[in-house]
Amino acid sequence: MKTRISLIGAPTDIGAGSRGASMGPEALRVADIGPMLQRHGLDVEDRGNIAGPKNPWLPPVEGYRHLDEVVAWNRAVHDAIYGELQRDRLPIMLGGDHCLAIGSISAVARRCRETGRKLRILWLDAHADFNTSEITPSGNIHGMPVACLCGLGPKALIEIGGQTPAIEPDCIRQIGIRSVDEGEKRLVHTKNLEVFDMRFIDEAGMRAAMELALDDLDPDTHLHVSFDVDFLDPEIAPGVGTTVRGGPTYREAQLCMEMIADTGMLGSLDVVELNPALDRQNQTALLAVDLIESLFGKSTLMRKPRR
Ligand code: Z70
Ligand code: MN
Ligand code: MN
Ligand code: MN
Repeated sequence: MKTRISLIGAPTDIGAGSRGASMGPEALRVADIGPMLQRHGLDVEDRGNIAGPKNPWLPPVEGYRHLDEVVAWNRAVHDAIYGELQRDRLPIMLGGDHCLAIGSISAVARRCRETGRKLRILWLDAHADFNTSEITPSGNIHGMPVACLCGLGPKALIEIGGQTPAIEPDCIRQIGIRSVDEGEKRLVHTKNLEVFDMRFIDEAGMRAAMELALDDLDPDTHLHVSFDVDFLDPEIAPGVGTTVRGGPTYREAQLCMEMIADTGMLGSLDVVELNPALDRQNQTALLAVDLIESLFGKSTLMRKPRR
């Protein structure tokens, strides 16, 4: 059956440390994300943008910046993504900052529980996003979504998907990580998160990292990709709020996307942290769209899945 895709914009920077990710959805549309997918024969509907509270740009309170607003945005994202999954569509959330993955992934996890499918999450990011209010250096909730999804976070955020925790740490594979705070590092080890950091990718290569990240997938697995654009090396992707040098190259990122495409199991996608205010001529949005094209199966030649 033809893959049916729904684009959902979530134009906010409510969880971020710099302003501008709110312009991400429009930059991805300007970079032709919808028409690109249509050219590959996919059925694409652009659902437009979700609405939510404005960014008051205030300092953190008890370890959280803008908690009430983050909750409101994530409830709206959860409902929109859940609705698309119920209609058997593949949702692509156009962020927005990465705090919104709390809403999208809690919706995906809820749907997987209801349909009896397994869930594997690929978290492509420079950051582990595993902070809590006690250990965060910034109070920015885009540094906390993985912890919240695993049940470590404020009640209103960990309950969004109807079950707490929304997910178990063992369904996550993190790829490209190269900036983790001190307390966050300890928590990553305590919870036994599986991390393919840049050191691993340097030594073993992207191919080995992805083979392991996609290892022993049950045939009935929903694969969710949470793509923080700061995963990419800032030399090729300057348009993000927090650049961290030493990320995957263009070729490494392409291989990563192609190996995910080869599984044929992609079920949902977040594209987050794109910040057009910091970009040059929309190059980072264009690059993200180029990589998403590979994620949806564009390849140079016809090839059989290698797995
Ligand atoms: C840091 C924090 C972060 C993105 C920055 C940074 C988190 N660990 N995430 N940019 N995308 O403040 O928690
Ligand atoms: Mn992130
Ligand atoms: Mn990041
Ligand atoms: Mn982050």
